Order: sequence, then structure tokens, then C-alpha cells
Amino acid sequence: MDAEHTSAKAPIEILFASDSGYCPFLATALASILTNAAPDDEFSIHLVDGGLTEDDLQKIEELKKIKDFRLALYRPNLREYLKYLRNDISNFPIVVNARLFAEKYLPETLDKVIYLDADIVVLGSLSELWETDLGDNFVAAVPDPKMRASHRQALGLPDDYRYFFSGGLVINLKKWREERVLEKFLDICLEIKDKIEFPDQDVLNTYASRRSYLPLAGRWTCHPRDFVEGDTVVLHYMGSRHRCPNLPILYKYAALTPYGRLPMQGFWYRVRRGLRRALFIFLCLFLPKKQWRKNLRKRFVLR
Ligand SMILES: [Mn+2]
Repeated sequence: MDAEHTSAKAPIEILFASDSGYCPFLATALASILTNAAPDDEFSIHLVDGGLTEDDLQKIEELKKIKDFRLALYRPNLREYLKYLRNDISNFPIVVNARLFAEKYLPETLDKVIYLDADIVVLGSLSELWETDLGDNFVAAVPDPKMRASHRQALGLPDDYRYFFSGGLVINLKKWREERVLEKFLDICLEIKDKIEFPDQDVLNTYASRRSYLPLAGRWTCHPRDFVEGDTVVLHYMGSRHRCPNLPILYKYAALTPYGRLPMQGFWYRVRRGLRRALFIFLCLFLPKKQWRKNLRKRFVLR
């Protein structure tokens, strides 16, 4: 391929959001994207800074040694949106909701963007995903057939609606602007306030259930237990990281970053987690009501 052609290729635009605690994951995800890119892939990374340190940013910059990329930082004020969320939901770092507000801070010249969670590993080129024809759809995403029926019903989703993961999206920004999708998201936030379990994901799905979305193949967001060698491109560790299979893949890419490893690989992290789990099991023995145990489980989300 000649140089002229290479430079004419539009970069793959990717949106991430992270705070400092998640930055080792973000760096790992980025390292995997850059390592496994096709030779002519170019990247423009849009990063919502939810409290990154100078050191974090320096480490992200160092990843350019693997493959160069453009980096743009955003610090949108998302605090005003906290009033749309329940108090216990706002315990999540607010920055996880950044994808909902993408049109607010991303350049207006951008018509679409791939959003990826930080707790992922990318095993191939993202160009096919980037070239997805969104048509009239406001978003493309991977359905999650395992989402609990009780939760789907609580949200009032139709029985035949396919609930999707929001950890990997192709966002039709043009559509979001034209149809003022953000206003509708905020209305939905208030409408389902008491039922939300997964802040942005429930909002996106409720909106999609009233409209439509483009379902993507499972290879674009795959739980590590469903990993298919040679097919899976985006491996999503989804919070249950320390217990799930295929962690060596995650650790392999973590080793390519200036962090060298993820917090969960540290000795004291594992000791704390073990103590936390012991305390959780101990407390559960004294909670006769199922609902109490459920609430406790929510508080003890093991990171
Ligand atoms: Mn995730």
C-alpha cells in the first residue's frame, strides 16, 4: 500500500472514560488495541478524564511507542447530572456515565465514535467494527442474552427486546445531535430512577427498546468465559475480573504498559479482597431475609 493511501485513511475514533484507579486497565486496553491493530489502522483516542494524575497521563503517552495515536482529553462537568441518578447509583464513579453525554463534549465534526469500557482487551483490528454501517440506528451494541428477566421486566422492556451490553458501542453521534437523544436519556433517567442497576446501560436499553438499535456479533463484546480463540475481538472482563477465566490474556497486555501489572495482581489487593469476602460470607450467615442479603451483596461488589 502506498504512503498516500495510508495517510488518507480516516482514523478509528475511540472514546474511553477513566479515573485514576481504572487507568491501569485503560492503559492495558489501549496497549492491546495498538499491538493488535492492522498495519494501516490509525487511531484517534478521545479520553474523558475522570481524575487522572500527571503520572497516569504520562504513562498513556508512553503507549505511543507501541503505535502512534492521537490523544484528546475532555473534562466535562458531569456533576450536574448526578441529580438524575439515585444516591446509591451515584456511588459509581460519575465518569462511567460519560458515554451518555458524548455529544456534549466530543467535536461536532465527529459523526460516530466507538465507545469502549476500560476493562477490556482487544485481540484484533477494530476497523471492521469502525466501518459498521449504522444506517438509521442511534447505536450498535452486542446483545446480552444472560441479562436477568426480572431486571428486564422491572425496566418495563418488552419480552422480545434484546438487552445489550453498553461496554462496547458504536455511537451514531450525528443521530444523537439531530434527535436530541441526550434530553430523552435524562427523561428516562428520572422515569426509571428506582429501577436502575447498571446506570448508563439501563438508560441506553430503555431508549433503544422504544426505538431500535443495531445488534452486533458477540465477538465485539465477549465475556471471558465465552471466549472463542480466533473469533473474539473484544474481551470484556466486566467487573467479575478476579474470578473469571482467561485472566492471563489480560495480564499479558498489562505487562506491555508502563504500569506493568493491574492492581488486582498485587499481594495486598488479594489479601484485602479475601478478608472482604470472608466478612461478607460471615455477615450473610446472620441475615435471614433474602432482600437484606441482596442489599449487602450490592455493597460488597468485589472489585
Ligand atoms: Mn466494563
